[in-house]
Amino acid sequence: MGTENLNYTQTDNVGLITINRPEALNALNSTFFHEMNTLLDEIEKSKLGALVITGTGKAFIAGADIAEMKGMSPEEAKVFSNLGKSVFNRIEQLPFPVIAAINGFALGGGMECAMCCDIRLASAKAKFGQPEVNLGLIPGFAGTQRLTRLTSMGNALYLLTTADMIKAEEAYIMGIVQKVYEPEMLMEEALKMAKNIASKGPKSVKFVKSVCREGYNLNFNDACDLESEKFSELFIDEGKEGMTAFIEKRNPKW
Ligand code: CO8
Repeated sequence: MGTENLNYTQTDNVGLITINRPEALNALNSTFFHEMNTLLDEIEKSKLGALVITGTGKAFIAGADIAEMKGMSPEEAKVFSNLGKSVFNRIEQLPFPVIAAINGFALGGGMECAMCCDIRLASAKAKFGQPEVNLGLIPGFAGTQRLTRLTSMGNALYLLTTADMIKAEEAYIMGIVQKVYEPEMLMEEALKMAKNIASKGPKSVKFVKSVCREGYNLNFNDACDLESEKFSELFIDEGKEGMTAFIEKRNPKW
């Protein structure tokens, strides 16, 4: 499936979204967000086990579309900010893991997109940054909040106030990126990881994501209660099959 800004392919239960606007380094405009909303309507109905998001060309995403934003009134900027945030929240809330395969520049809104994914894998050539203050702006797609939670307050404020562009290796050290690969290996490794995740118990992967994400916003005891609730629910079917398969020395049938 393809639209103006997006390509979508699926192999078995692994989906791959490729952002495809290389002439503008995949900059995010309103059309992109509307297309992504439509694609997410389909993806939410599917039985995917994992999803990979990457970009075409030398950028993952070089930020929100500056040419489009330049003419916006404060009211229009708020609408655009809320549109982007709602799309990124939908990606974050998908009932299976989403891997960002960061092939190049991940700047501003591009880094915000990578941060709404569950796992970030980067090419050694990728560059990260929050350059909004160079433009007299701040992030508007929840970057201030996701970055402070993903790394430390110090690292977040360093990136947000200096607009420094950092290499993948540095993003790895800050805990923003989980793995760094040689550029030619990135997609192979990202799809391999997605396939591996998609081969696990679908309900347990869904629960582990939702308990981690929902529990993060609860106090410790409530989060542990949520974990126990979901843990016990797995004893109805999926966990029974997984444990029986182990004892019977066979592969589980999910
Ligand atoms: N928006 C629009 N067009 C872009 C963007 C962008 N973010 N980034 C690159 N482009 C375009 C360029 O204008 C250029 O177009 P053209 O060929 O027509 O001149 C084309 O892509 C190629 O770019 P360059 O020639 O600049 O490529 P270089 O390799 O020389 O440089 C860089 C690559 C360093 C990535 C450079 O393009 C750059 O600095 N881009 C802007 C990065 C940036 O500032 N991003 C943050 C944007 S602000 C943001 O994301 C805030 C999000 C929150 C929004 C809240 C809503 C209200």
